[in-house]
Amino acid sequence: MISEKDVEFYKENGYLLVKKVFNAEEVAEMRTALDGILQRAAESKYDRNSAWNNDFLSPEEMKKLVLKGFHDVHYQDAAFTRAAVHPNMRAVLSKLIGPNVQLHHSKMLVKPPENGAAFPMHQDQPYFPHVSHTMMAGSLHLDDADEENGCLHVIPGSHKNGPMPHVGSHFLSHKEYPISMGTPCPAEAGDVLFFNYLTVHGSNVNRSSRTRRNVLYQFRDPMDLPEKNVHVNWGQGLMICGHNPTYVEYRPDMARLEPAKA
Ligand SMILES: O=C(O)CCC(=O)C(=O)O
Repeated sequence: MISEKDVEFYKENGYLLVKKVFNAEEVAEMRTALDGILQRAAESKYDRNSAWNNDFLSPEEMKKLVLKGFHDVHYQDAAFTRAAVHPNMRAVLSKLIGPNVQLHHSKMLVKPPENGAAFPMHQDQPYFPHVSHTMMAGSLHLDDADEENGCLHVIPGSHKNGPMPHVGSHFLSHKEYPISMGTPCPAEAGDVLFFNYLTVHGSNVNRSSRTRRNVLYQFRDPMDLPEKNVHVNWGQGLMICGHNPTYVEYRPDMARLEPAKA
């Protein structure tokens, strides 16, 4: 699925867009699954707007923005378990992280038309710091994404800075790191953008008339242990490729998982 040149590109730039990881039928199945999650959330007490708060837009504009973001999608619909272990995903992950690859967590990020919320530039590392920084996102596109509907932007090579000081709730200063500083990564439905958790990234507001639906997985080498027992999720540690040499010594403290609140 990817060449040695692609692996070199990832090492140098901290990201890699892989085209056509999923075919149209698989994308259609995941869209249906995702719509089901949204529908069930809307009918439950757990529905919410997950738009990130930040001061880069006026409070009035912020209030209008919506992001439907829910974690643990592979615990909500088997389509997302199949996607995580899809042969094409495994072919890429075993080259970028491999030979052993473990799932850390999954989530969905739906930016509705006209008012889909932005993600100011940030690294993911502060949320779940690990020792060797093998952690990488695979952001699976369920819609064509471009600058109009809020595609991802990355700063090539920024992973080489190591962990950077973040302000407040884990953003970089938008004055120093505006979203426009990043390289836009337009993608088609079925493509996956892989990026290291140290790669500075973000995405703009969806101002178009089209939805932007992405499912984002985080993967790591199982030997790369967390610095803190934080961001523990259901299904954490599921093996995607190879084997787990740390199974006996290390398991996340699942007791930290909070039961769903009624
Ligand atoms: O999907 C996006 O636009 C950005 C997601 C993101 O930056 C994140 O979840 O850390």
